[in-house]
Amino acid sequence: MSTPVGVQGTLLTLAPTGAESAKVDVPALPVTVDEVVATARDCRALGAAVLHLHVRGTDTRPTLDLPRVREVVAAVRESTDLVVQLSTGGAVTDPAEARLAVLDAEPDAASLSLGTVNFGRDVFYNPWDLIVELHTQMQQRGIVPEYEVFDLGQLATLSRLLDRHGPPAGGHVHVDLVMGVPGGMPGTTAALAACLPFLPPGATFAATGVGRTSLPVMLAALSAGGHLRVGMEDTLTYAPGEPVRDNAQLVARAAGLARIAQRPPLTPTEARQLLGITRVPTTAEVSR
Ligand code: KMH
Ligand code: ZN
Repeated sequence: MSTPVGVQGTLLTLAPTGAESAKVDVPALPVTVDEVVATARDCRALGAAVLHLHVRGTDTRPTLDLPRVREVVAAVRESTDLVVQLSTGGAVTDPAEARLAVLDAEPDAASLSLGTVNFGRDVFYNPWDLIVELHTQMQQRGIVPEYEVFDLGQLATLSRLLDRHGPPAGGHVHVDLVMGVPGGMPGTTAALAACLPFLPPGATFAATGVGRTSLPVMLAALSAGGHLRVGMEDTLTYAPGEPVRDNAQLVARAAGLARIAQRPPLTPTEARQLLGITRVPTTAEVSR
């Protein structure tokens, strides 16, 4: 694992919404354009550099409707300089074509899940052909992937992908270990440590622990030189019996731990350098 020269610190990715929770059950979940923008701004101020974005429709439900996705991306770019990373995972019910079409919204980056996994009682489908199609379309469009890994074997898939289809847009490989999904690898220090030897040479990694595995995974990732993803997509409980107040609470905790680890949060500019994102932010974005 290596970090490009000059980039020292912790990349904090905010995953504020996801596709799994309902607004009616979690009123603090940001779903409207205004709520997403406000969350993005608050969390940027606290140390987030990347926004992992699942879009909701005006009915608050997950949507891949392209005009709506473009609207939210534009609003975030208007108000922050965060790296915009669209989810191509969507919801477990989303068809492959709609997940691919998200790339038409021209994000800086996009997630790319590396294998099919049980997802609670559902199945999150990521067959090889879809993985290759996402990888090659992102190469052609200059969209930088974040490889989402739910289980150890998916790192073998990543090696095979890179061997057969070449490096990603930007040239740098960045992996997010999504741990503690019921059906995937557990959110433990042992599981995280087991993944590390299988990362491609030169790759960086982040980790996120779903639910109650959030804190142990965060501490394990920091101790191993990794980066962090936090947010209400993954975690709705701040402490046993204590619901998360908002995304800012989670980002503040992660930023504090990163500082204690003496690897403070990276700015979005530093994140772009780390990830190999070459799209130039607009004047509006830089002046935020
Ligand atoms: N919502 C999950 C089924 C991603 O964003 O790329 C998939 C997911 C992964 O969240
Ligand atoms: Zn996601």
